[in-house]
Amino acid sequence: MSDEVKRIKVIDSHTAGEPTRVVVEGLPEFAGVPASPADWRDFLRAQHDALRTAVACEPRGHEAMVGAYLLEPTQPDCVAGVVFFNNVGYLHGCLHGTIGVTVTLAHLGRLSDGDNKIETPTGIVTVRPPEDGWVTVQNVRSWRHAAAVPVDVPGWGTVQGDVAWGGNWFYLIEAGDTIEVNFNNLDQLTDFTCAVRDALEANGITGAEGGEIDHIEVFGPPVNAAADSKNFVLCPGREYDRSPCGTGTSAKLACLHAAGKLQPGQSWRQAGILDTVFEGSVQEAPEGGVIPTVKGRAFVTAENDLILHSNDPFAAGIGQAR
Ligand code: PYC
Repeated sequence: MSDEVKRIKVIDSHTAGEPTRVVVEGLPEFAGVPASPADWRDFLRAQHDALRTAVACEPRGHEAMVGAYLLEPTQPDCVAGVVFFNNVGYLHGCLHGTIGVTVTLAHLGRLSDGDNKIETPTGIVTVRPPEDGWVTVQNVRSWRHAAAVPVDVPGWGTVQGDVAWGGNWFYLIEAGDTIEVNFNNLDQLTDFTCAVRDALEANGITGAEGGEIDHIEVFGPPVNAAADSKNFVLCPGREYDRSPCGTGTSAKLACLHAAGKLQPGQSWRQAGILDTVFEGSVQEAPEGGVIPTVKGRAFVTAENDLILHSNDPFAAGIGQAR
């Protein structure tokens, strides 16, 4: 059987420990351009999902990998469009990924001084060129949807959390005595947050308009003296965010603001499970909720060609349809 070879050009980076793999060349043709990031996401999901699994899953990727398809923008004031994905599907938004995309665009010489806008399926985010790897992102509007929502979690008892949008739907829990937010406790944190996510689904608890809550965030006291709080964030699938999670930090900022605990312009330093920190602040949004700004640090780690042989049984990744 003849073997066809496809090359996908990627640039890898990590943001506060969490990987981002930006696909810069090798996307299929989209008939009927210009297409928005949401159109691209729907098209790729329906017709080219094997590209996502080839890029994000083993043997070329791994369970923590977050991918980003780099697109031509449709808005004249944007420098790029982007669609984020991981090993199990597509993400609405992703701020560690936006920071990764920003250092990648800087690496490619595709950013101008000052503000640069990037189109995403959730709206336009604004970034500034990296300074020593530090990137500031102004996110989409974020808000607390519901406060102190109880849910009965089998094996764990009743848990209370806020439901908030920060570019993804989050359920945010103060750990208290329930669980220790510590890197040595990853298995238990994963089991707990997966059980919470299942319980939310079983009880029909969602974000606005039935939005699935696919990220669970648990907060404990910081170890890093420069931080206000430390989190563990379960992402879609069973993998956790190595960074403090930018959309999760945005959701946290929205909840703090709604609770009267964070004033516009005041800073909040969110540590993640590796004790790396995102610094955030908010402006009030005219429609309600807040516009968060999140700052984090990223480094480019590799420039690669992924090679897909049509004869390779794992061309679309391990565990995927062959
Ligand atoms: O930083 O927003 C984020 C994020 C979402 C999923 C993984 N990271």
